[in-house]
Amino acid sequence: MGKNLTVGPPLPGRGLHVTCLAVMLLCGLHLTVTLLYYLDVHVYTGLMVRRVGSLLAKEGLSIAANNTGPSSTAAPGRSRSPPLRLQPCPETSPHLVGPLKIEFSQLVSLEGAKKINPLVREGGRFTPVECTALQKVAIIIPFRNRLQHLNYWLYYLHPILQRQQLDYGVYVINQHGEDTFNRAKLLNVGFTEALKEYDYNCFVFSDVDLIPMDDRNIYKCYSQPRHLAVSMDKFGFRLPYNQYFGGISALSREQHEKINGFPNDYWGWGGEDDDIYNRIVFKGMSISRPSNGIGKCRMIRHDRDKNNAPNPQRFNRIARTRQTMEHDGLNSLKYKVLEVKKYPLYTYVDVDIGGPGRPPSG
Ligand code: UDH
Ligand code: MN
Repeated sequence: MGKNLTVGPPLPGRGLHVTCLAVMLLCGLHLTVTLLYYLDVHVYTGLMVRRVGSLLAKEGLSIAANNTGPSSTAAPGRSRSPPLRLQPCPETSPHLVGPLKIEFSQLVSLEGAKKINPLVREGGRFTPVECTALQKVAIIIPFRNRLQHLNYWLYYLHPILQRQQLDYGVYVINQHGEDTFNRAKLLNVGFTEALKEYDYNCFVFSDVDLIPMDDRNIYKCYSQPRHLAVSMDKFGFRLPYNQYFGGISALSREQHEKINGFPNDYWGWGGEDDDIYNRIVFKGMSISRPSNGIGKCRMIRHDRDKNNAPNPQRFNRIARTRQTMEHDGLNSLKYKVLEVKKYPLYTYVDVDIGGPGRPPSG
């Protein structure tokens, strides 16, 4: 036996056996190395992806923190691809930076505003990629002949609104023609037209010339109608009077419908905001506000526009809100849309709302 073992098979067969063994060993080695390499690469890549992700996230936040002026471009969420199922956004956005430097010494162009807001979609739409926004907000701006103010508004507000993690759209409602201006009716038109495009559940109504000085003043809706422009520079950074509800306000769809929207019959400057305040109180609601510090706003300085003289009827009308609100509002709104145009940073709605004593065309 021993002899047989040591002698083994004849030479050619023995050679084959050794070759086979060597090939099998090599294959095994190759497999092991491949497996080890595969595992290593994946673990390493996973770690790297996570590490780069968190670094970019940190970077994004620090850009935002250092850049709160006109050049503030930081928009969150760009560095991460959306996970399959998005979590709801947190109650407080992690991207907020607090007080902002707002100034109007340098002119801004629409191009400039566009450049710093690459994530805003056509028509002024934005949806966060990192989480599901808690509210769908339509921002409604009453407008006529204030292009430079609109440029500032777009330039400053888009980065802020993105940091607030809102699913939002911007609607500029232009009063066509030369009739006396009617802010509240334009706001009703904005409410109605925005709802034709998307299932918005919150509406922020903002003058075109008002910029918040702190991004913790959130452009969203609360359990009570919200007043956002609580301390404006032009009023010495405080409320001009307790019932003041002008400038910027936010109402949920339900709140807006509960008060039959805004009055359509205030032509010229003043009074419509007090009428809206009355409507809210008469329907048993109250006003919610941010603190004086967080609610600071700047208004771009301007002269009175033509065809927007103070409305001499405003005091009489405010005294009668309880009666008029039932038949003057969303349920009596008549207008004719002449054009809806999608610009990169806003949706423009040109509308004929008629004039004092003149019904809209059509
Ligand atoms: N608006 C226009 N075009 C107009 C009139 C008004 O776009 O022709 C809109 C715009 O969004 C504006 C808002 O309506 O921000 C409110 O009008 P406003 O800014 O004229 O109201 P405010 O109370 O000014 O700020 C009143 C006149 C101030 C004259 C001050 C002179 N020193
Ligand atoms: Mn103004």
